[in-house]
Amino acid sequence: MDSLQYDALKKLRENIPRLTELLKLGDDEQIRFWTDMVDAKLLSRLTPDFPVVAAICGGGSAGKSSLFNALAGDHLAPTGGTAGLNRRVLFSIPTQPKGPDDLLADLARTFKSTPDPLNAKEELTVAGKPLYVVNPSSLHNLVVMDTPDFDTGAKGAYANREVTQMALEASDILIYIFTNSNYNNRDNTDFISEMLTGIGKRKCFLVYRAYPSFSQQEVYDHAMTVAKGIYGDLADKYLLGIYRTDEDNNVAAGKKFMKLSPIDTKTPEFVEALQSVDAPKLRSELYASILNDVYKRAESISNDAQISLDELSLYYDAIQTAQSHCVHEALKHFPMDRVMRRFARVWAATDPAHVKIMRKTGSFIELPLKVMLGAAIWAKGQLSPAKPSPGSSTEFLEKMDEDVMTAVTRMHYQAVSQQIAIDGSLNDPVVERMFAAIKIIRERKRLGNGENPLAEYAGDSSKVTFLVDAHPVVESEQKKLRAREFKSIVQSILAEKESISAITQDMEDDLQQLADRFRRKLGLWHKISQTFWALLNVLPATVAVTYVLSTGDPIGAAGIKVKLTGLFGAKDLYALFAIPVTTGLKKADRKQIEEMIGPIVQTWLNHKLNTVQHLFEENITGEILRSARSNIDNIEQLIIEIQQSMKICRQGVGI
Ligand SMILES: Nc1nc2c(ncn2[C@@H]2O[C@H](COP(=O)(O)OP(=O)(O)O)[C@@H](O)[C@H]2O)c(=O)[nH]1
Ligand SMILES: [Mg+2]
Repeated sequence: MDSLQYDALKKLRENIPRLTELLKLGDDEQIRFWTDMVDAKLLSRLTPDFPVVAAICGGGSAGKSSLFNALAGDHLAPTGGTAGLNRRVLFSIPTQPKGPDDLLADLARTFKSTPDPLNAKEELTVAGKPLYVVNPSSLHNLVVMDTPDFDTGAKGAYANREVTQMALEASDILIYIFTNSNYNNRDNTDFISEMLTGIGKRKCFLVYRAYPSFSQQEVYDHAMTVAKGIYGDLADKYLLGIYRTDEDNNVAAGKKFMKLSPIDTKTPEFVEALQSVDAPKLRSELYASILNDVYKRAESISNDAQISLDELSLYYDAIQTAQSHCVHEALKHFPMDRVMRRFARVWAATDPAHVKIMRKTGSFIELPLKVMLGAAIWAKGQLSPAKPSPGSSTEFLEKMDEDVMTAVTRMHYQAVSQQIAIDGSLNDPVVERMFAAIKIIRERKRLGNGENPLAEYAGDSSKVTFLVDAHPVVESEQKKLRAREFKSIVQSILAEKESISAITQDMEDDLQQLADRFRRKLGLWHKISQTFWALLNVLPATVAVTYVLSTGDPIGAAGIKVKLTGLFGAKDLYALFAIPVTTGLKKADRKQIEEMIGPIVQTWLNHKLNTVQHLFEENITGEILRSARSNIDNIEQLIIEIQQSMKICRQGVGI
């Protein structure tokens, strides 16, 4: 593992928990397991300059502590013939620790407690957390561990089994020491073998405390018995070297340190061999399977995250669609009076001078309109020229109040609910889009048609109602919204209703532009232009105009239906103008009137949809939308980063 891969792994370690946290994936235990594995087993150990860690293990009174002292060049660990004398692990570390995050913490991760300095030898004879001594002298960048006897106690209930496992887990290599009395003790080698199978096979030096009379062959044969006991047929692969240390009473007396010698001429001196251990290579072999496992889990977590992100995006789409529907519902009624009259004024103001003069004489408009609308309607129009009728205005405001209330109630319900219900028709592009998203999620989750938790079809073949689950990411914002009093939400929206009904300067500017556009097209529309002008003046006073959300209802042959399309991706709207078809308007004229009225209504709608949407977002949906949006952005970015890290990491282990 080079530093590029190490950094990629480190970044992966940061990003995976962030991802699951952002998405509230919920599987905390699985994530903790993953991060623990990366922290304890990989990150610290794979730092390029991390020392080689060797654990001295062996049965009771094999000479572990004596060997430890010999390597340290100091009588640090208590030695003696009493089985089970040492109860704790003792680390010899090469440098004084600099702080709590130092080497020590990383070394002792498997022990789940940072070692304390050893003050007196006797401390080792009582069970407890590991201890350490600093031994800068002899061995370069090497950590040695003295461990308790693992075979003390009754078979099957060894006292130090757990601590031995932790020590082995904390080590890169094993130094196994044995004597003539226990070299063929299967219980001991089985125990080590089992441990290593569980935590990953460490390579090992064998040290045989032998009688001086033993030949090299005998030493070798006994050692191979041990090696086969631990590694079976793989002994050669895992054996780093065999050394003998001959029984010496001076060692027992503490007058000399144990001395190790290689059993053949090819094998280097023990210290030399120890120092030449290629730690990075060893570790990449040792951790290959863990790395593999870690990457596999990371991949599965990031796959889950991708599905969850798709669900979040679907929810975001759904709540925006629901809002669009509600916003349209809030604007079911169109204030014909105000808007048409205002447009008529705008139009008149831009009349060329000669038309203005003609218009004053009245001759310009009378004829075509009378023909078109019939005398009765025409007369009614003349009675109240260009004056807003107070009745229709109040009626509009009342209707608007009602519409807004209904829409607010619905929007609020959708926003706080566990699921959003979307009504639509199958050929609606918005529905199509969401269905495509649902399909992808279903495939990723490998769900059959019957077990889709996201959407439900209802109704007949063309109309559908389907449900989209709220995503856990927005839960906290939903909670806040639920905590707010509904009455106060309604009140603060109704307090702004003036802004819904008013014709603002912005809208007036747009109407102005519309009038200019009409004029530029007048050549084309010449025939209709006069009729249109007449209509502008007469319509407000003569007919009530509302528009309805199209549900495919037959609006009837009673009037002109103007289709308004493409608003916020919602269903089409139809403005219905109650101009009786019976007035004998020619089909072509109707079409042109539709084409002129449409944009005026649309101008009003565009502004008001914006206004209402703004009010809804300010008072109901804003935080939910914002939270969904920003999370989607962050999560997308994180997933990209994770995939990049994974690619680099995988190159490192060749998978
Ligand atoms: N005669 C002799 N005794 C030794 C030698 N090495 C260790 N011992 C003794 O064997 C006993 C157990 O040694 P120790 O290092 O404490 O073993 P541990 O239990 O594996 O740590 C002690 O009494 C040591 O003095 C040696 O080379 N020769
Ligand atoms: Mg000991």
